[in-house]
Amino acid sequence: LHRFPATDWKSPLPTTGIRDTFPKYEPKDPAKSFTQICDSLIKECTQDLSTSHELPPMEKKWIIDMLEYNVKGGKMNRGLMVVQSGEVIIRSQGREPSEDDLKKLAVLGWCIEWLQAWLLVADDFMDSSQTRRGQLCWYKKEGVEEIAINDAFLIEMLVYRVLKRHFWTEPYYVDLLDLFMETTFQTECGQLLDLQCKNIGLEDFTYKRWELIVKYKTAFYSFYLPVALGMAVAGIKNQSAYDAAREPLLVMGVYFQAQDDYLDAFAPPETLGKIGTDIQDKKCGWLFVQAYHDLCTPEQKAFLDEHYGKCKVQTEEEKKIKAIYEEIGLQKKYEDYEQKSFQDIMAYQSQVVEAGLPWEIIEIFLKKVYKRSK
Ligand code: GPP
Ligand code: MG
Ligand code: MG
Ligand code: MG
Repeated sequence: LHRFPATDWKSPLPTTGIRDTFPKYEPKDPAKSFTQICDSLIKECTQDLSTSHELPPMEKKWIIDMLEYNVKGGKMNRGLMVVQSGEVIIRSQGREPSEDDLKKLAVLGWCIEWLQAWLLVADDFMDSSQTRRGQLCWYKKEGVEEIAINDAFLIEMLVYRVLKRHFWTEPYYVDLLDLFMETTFQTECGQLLDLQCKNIGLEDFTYKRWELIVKYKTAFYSFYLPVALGMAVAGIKNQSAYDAAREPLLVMGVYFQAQDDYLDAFAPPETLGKIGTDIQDKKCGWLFVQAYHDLCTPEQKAFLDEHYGKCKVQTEEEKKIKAIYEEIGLQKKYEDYEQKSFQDIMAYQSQVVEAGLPWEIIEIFLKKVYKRSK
């Protein structure tokens, strides 16, 4: 078996029994049992830090509290998607997922949730957001501030430590590393496209640019990655199956971000858990792109030119921009778009089935994502 020069000098990794003390994942009560597995992971990856990394009690406690604050409290959609897609694929192979299969899937589910956690810690700083998941953004907490940047990096690396501890003996370990690294890079490219909007003119906020931004900043990590991880655990090796799944999942991810943009303006912050910032931040969001290029009168456009990205959050100007969005019938246009993208995804059915995958792995998420309110 492979040895790791950076880590094995402290404690060689165990080969078996790694999840034996973890609570069972119960498909009948996914939210609860999934959350308990997160508790086990937090314990596991922090318990040795005082010896292995000589961390004094204060810093060790910081990491535990920081994880508790940032990795929990979300909808856990992406994490649960890993388990569900793995279950569905394993069953389609004619066997029941074992108890340990489910635990492996849940561990990988938490790896995406932790990836999402550090992305959000960083994103909230970059977007100057105030709240997230119904609480103050991490970087806004007294005594945290710029430490949030290092905390984001710490969570990122804890994901790789979890992957190594739980999967280093699996034949698909390198595939997991490649998936996490490449997906992170894709997301960072998307975030760059998103952030660069502050340096370009509103006339360049086209639908095409919007689509490129959201495909990269959201769709890969939120939709392709969970299903690809489920496929890896189920032992799927042929590239064509991954390719076939990716296409409809990216369409779903793009639609998901259109929803995120729509809810940013129109969902009540109490339900959404966050206060929208897209107007103050001059984001190339779905609503703006439709309004500015297609639907606004010259007067409305002039108002956007004057105030978009310049007004502060929850001011009269911001309210007026949302009022314009309503006046021009964006609600209807959004519903039409929703309908259309739903149909676009359904058109992938034969391609997915021909690649040897059960259509259910797309369909279950399609049903969950469409018509969400938070
Ligand atoms: C969501 O955009 C995109 C991300 C969370 C990816 C962040 C990428 C990094 C490399 C940090 P968003 O800003 O619209 O999300 P939200 O509305 O939840 O703030
Ligand atoms: Mg944001
Ligand atoms: Mg952002
Ligand atoms: Mg948003």
